[in-house]
Amino acid sequence: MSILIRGGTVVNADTSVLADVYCEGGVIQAIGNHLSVPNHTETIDASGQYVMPGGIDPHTHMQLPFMGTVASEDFYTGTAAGLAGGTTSIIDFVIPGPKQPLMEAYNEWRGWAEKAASDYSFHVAVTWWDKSVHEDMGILVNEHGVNSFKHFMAYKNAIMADDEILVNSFRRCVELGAMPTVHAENGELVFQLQKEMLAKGITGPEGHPLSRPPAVEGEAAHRAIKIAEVMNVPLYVVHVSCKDSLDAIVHARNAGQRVFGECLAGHLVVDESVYRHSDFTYAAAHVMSPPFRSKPHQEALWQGLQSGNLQTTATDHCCFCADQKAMGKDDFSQIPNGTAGVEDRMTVLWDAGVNSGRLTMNEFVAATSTNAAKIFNIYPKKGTISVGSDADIVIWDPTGTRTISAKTHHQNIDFNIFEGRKVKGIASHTISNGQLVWIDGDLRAVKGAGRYIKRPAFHPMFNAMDTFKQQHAQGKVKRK
Ligand code: URQ
Ligand code: ZN
Ligand code: ZN
Repeated sequence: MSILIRGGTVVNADTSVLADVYCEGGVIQAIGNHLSVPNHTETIDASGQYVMPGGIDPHTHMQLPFMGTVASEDFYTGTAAGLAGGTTSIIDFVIPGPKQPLMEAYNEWRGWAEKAASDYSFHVAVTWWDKSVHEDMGILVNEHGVNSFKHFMAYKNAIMADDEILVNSFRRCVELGAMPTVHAENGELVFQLQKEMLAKGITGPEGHPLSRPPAVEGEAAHRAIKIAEVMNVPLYVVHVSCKDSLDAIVHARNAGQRVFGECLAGHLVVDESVYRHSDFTYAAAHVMSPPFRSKPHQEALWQGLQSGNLQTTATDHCCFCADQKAMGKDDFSQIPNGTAGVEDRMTVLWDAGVNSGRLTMNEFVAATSTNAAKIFNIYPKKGTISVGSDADIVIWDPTGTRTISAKTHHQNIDFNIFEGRKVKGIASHTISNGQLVWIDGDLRAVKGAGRYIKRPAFHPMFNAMDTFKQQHAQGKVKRK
């Protein structure tokens, strides 16, 4: 299929230019004006609209087995919903159970993801440690294009990584040229605070944020950053939700440490009052970790994005319907943690970020696509409208409006944390791997059309830094 996008403004992270875009064979072939194209080419009139790199959501959990149930969104419905909102790639997570071989879990998830409608990749979680984990990490990097490993510092007695696991795994990441990432909450504090809340008779969803105050996140973020500093490895902190963890990142970045931060669309606009709603189903639908925070923390996250101290936006799309959330009816710590967002991330960030003047549209592109591509080493294949890049494109109508609702969304969940939000700025067309899959509300996602995307290791940067530090320590580096 060949497509000519005519009359739009091409918006990348660094430039905006009025130009046509020609795609053929799933690749962007030409960008310019008065392009000559084959007769059978499908033409899209993008006048008055922006032609941007398809969104990359670096944090989703399609059909995740978790807390005694399985997330209701699968790899097909979830990626299809993403396409409806302009997201054309996801990075999901392989999460081995305790003592489960990493390669076994990886192969399991690869099977589940074959039905994906858009391109996908995987972070792999390190939830335990022995020499087989060390070996499997090497196989995953060198043979399967995994260049990032996740560590849940929360979820004690389940998938929590203690310091021993963090240190061993971070060291292995340096050897392999892989990026360690963390869910930064102190799992022991959460565990103890949950018990305290329950002992006081606080069993409803209001107990969730009370058991995970910002300091619990700030401590873990600081600890992970310090371990990364000592191990001389970069670090990516997922779903930064509050000032406490953001401050730890800012301090490290100001000292020149290579630390990256991600924030979720939900944490930018939803606040913790939702947990005090009288209706259990409503409040429980918002139970995710870290929890939604008060407005000052939201403002801090926006400042983090504006200052460049937070580089990416994601959703942590992990869906549980009302009947699943009811598993914690009498004990909030049993409510499956997770909320949706893959369909709404970009429009929420545009409406609250660009329309408000907080972000330029170039910064919007950086935060929704380009930075994730760069950090996880798939740029410029993804994350840019450039000749030779994948034809993953969203045509953005800045005047288009819609009201977000579970009644109309494509996500396989009976709740939407952005319910009722009227937004201006929507995806009018989405092109995935050169195919038109979303056209003014008509979703043409194809089950299985998605491809597994390999992400190469980062060797040169890590090793050069390591060598420099060793030589410096041995006095071999001559001062000029
Ligand atoms: O912690 C995560 O990122 C997964 C288990 C999704 N759930 C959540 O509450 N964030
Ligand atoms: Zn998490
Ligand atoms: Zn997550």
